[in-house]
Amino acid sequence: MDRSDVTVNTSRSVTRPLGAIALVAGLALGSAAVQAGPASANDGVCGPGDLCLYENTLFGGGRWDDSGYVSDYTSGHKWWGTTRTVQDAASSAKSKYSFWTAYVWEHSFYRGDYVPVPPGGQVSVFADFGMENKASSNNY
Ligand SMILES: [Ca+2]
Ligand SMILES: [Ca+2]
Repeated sequence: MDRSDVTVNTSRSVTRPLGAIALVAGLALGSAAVQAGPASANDGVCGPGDLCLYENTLFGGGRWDDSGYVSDYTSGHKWWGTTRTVQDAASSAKSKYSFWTAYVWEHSFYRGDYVPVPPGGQVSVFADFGMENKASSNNY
């Protein structure tokens, strides 16, 4: 624990160049967290730190939330409280994450076209990015 505290303090005290290294470290941690407990991530509440997807434009229909990196929506991700898959069905999004832009990708493992969702922001019509009912993964 002391070692990780030192790492965080070091990266924060230096500006841009090491910021990229901190981002990579965060990506690795996020992936581990998703693998550890995906079942608890989607709780129907768009809470602090979450990326929240919606089945319809303007944040309507089914909703789904997750605070980590999700590499493939085909791996059991459903709209909260439903049996409908999130895969290729999202039409809008909000991000409650404070630090970096969230990216919602056309294909699994962060490939293809994408929708950028600004920190604390939202995208009400995925079709504006050519991404209506196409989303398959998300990261930061
Ligand atoms: Ca949709
Ligand atoms: Ca897709």
